[in-house]
Amino acid sequence: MFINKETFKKEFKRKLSNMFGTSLSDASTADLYASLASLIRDTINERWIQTNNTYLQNTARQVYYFSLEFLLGQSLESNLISLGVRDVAEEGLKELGIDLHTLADAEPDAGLGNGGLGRLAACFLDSIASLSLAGHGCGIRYKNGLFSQKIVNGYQVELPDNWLRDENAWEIKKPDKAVIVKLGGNVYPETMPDGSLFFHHENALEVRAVPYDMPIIGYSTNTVNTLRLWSAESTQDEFDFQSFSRGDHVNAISNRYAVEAISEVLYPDDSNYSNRLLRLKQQYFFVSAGLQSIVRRYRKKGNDILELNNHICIQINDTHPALAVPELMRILLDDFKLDWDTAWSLTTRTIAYTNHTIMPEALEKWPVDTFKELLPRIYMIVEEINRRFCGELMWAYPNDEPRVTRMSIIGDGVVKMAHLAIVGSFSVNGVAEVHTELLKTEVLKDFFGHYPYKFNNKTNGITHRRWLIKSNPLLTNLLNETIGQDWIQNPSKLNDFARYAEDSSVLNRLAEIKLHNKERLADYLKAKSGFELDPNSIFDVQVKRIHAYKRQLMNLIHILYLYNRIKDGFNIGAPRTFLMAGKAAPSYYYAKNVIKLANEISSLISNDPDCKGKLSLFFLENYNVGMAEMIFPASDVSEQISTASKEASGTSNMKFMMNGAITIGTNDGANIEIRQNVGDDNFVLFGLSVKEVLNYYARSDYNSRKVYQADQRLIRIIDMIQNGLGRTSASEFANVVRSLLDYNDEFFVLRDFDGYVNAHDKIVKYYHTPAVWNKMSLMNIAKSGSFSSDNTISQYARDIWKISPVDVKLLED
Ligand code: 26Q
Repeated sequence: MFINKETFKKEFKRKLSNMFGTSLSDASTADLYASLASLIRDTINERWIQTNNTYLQNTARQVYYFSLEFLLGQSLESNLISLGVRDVAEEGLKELGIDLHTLADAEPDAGLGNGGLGRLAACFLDSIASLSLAGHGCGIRYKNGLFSQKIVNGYQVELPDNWLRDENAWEIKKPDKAVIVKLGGNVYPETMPDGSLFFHHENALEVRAVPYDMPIIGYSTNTVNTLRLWSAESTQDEFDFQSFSRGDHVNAISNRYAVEAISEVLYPDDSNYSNRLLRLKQQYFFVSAGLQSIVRRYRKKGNDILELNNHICIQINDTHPALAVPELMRILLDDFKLDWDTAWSLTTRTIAYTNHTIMPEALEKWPVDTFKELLPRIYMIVEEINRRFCGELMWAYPNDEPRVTRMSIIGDGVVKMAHLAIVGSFSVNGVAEVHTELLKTEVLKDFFGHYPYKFNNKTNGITHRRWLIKSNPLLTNLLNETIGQDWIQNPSKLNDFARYAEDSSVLNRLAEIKLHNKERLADYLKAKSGFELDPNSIFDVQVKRIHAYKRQLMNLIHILYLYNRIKDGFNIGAPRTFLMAGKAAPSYYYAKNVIKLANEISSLISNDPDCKGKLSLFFLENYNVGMAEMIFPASDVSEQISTASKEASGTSNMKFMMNGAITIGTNDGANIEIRQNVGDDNFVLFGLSVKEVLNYYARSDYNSRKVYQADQRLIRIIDMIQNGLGRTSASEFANVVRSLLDYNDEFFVLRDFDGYVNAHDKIVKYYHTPAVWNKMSLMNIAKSGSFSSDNTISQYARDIWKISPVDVKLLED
């Protein structure tokens, strides 16, 4: 590997000429990007091989993180950082007249996830490798990631995200590691001479699952783990030549398309279950492929299948991979001929489940008929799991039949995936303290009563390498200068920064860095969308998927309130720039309506000279990981305003905090722990508590119309919305208005409005005293270390996976 600028430049030029036969002067950005990626791939590959060899010889337990989503974003710069060569490369390139960031931006943003859950999986892989733990990812290599969002006339329009159009510099296809996954067909048992049953699976569609491996590089360690993504291919040759010869040109290729459809596209639904057969196919496809390859490798190592749980642990990211339970049973029963009890004991000691939601509409329930037809053998196994489980329940609660019915895995014509996941795993965890408590006392109360020892909390985290070191280099430098570099390996050391809370020169530097980052964002948005942002205004930001419970609508109502204050001749205290971004699920009408509303308000304000220099709102198109990296360092205020009890954790709240933004937030999800960490003085709290929300639901005594009628501000604002803001048709936002007034405002937007206005007043007050504001900002940074995913992963490793670091030695060492 290059050790200094000079060797870097030499090796880089050699790569370029080897790969493309060009010199610097003729090379395109794409050529330069590919050369740099390939150059570091040489080092990565060496470490990757050594890591795999180490794991092969080592008997320590290996973890597999099964997830339908890995929202990776771009990899080039973060890989350079992990290898410790970013600065050398950046300076070397500069001397060659090349800007590293231009090259890094030639890489597509790998959007293989919807939002929080997918990005969490990516942060976790980064932390697992950086802590030298043996843990890998398993998912799907979607040809199209999450749709790309265009705003046309204020409406969201979805375009495909064909991120693999050009070569993916990080993946390696492993055709020799392909496995077959069977879908559909019929299954019938045959009694063998020894009395055992053999299950014939006939007429199944055989899909070839081909793995593509991506290296996951640990920071400052030799560990390079693997993210294995599966692609669906037809087992038939290029196309069905016989059909073709008969003149049936369509059928000749239709089988191929039907199979390839499985890994064609990521489903864009977030926190909302949609009953789509193809989604179930995706789930079984990657779970079966992943387990087959894990078991095959395990056997190759010469291990005894009866020891499986001592060597392998599978963490399932929500219920999406819950078919791992019956699929592992199938492999153990049918392929290894184990008896039921042995197979069940191994399965339930191998699988652990993380729950990410308490929203009832997000819980996966597959119709029995669909399930049975697509997965006949798996269905038989689920039925048997359920038969035994219900037997156990009847024995435990002989006088409580309703409880048995409630807890059953199969009921009302559907298979309940959360029940399957809980019964089939040894650990069930929530993702923030309050979320785990709600699981135990409300949503999964029956299960907690039955299996109290399975339940535990693992508060989410974010990788400080991407969300601070990569995205905020100036803050990184300031930290290094003040508290040294220990925090990089040990993020809890960020705490030392609190010592500078009264140091005016550090506080001033912090303010300068924020301003610089705001200018950087303003320049970017100016070039990209023509937006004019004033870096001297408060940047108040809400970026996340658009969802009723996240209450983007409340934010917009407040912006209209400020607009009205200006129109009435009042001073709104400080100039404000509101930024909002996020995608709506394509079939989620309400959320799309909120986007249109945001864009109409944005135009209303920008066309009003009275608002100039005082108030603006911009809806940023196509929010993704790359844009997020630019936004967090430039934010003053972090909007975390979900209805209490609804946001399982949230993770953008942590990214804002780590970059020194002040949270205006409800007591929900991880906001609660953020507030506990930074203290009341450094967090602006408002809104109903979880308890109050639950009480309203229990007593059914909330009346949104009453709140509305008692508040002139709301009457005026909702009237404006109802009239299309005088800009668009009067019925445009009828849906939004109905949700508030006719459907009794399910998420308490009107109820929390007054508290929200007051909270914003506080924000303005603090902002006016820079010494106060900068100190609050500093304390947020100082207390963010416990939200590093390194911390979270250490807890998973200690409490659930029971693994410790594995030292990887390089050959020349
Ligand atoms: C399920 C079935 C069919 C189609 C789609 C889905 C589906 C897809 C994605 C259901 C849910 C999701 C994503 C959920 C999600 O991102 N949840 C978020 O997880 C974060 C990480 O734990 C939390 O911080 C957030 O609070 C939670 O909303």
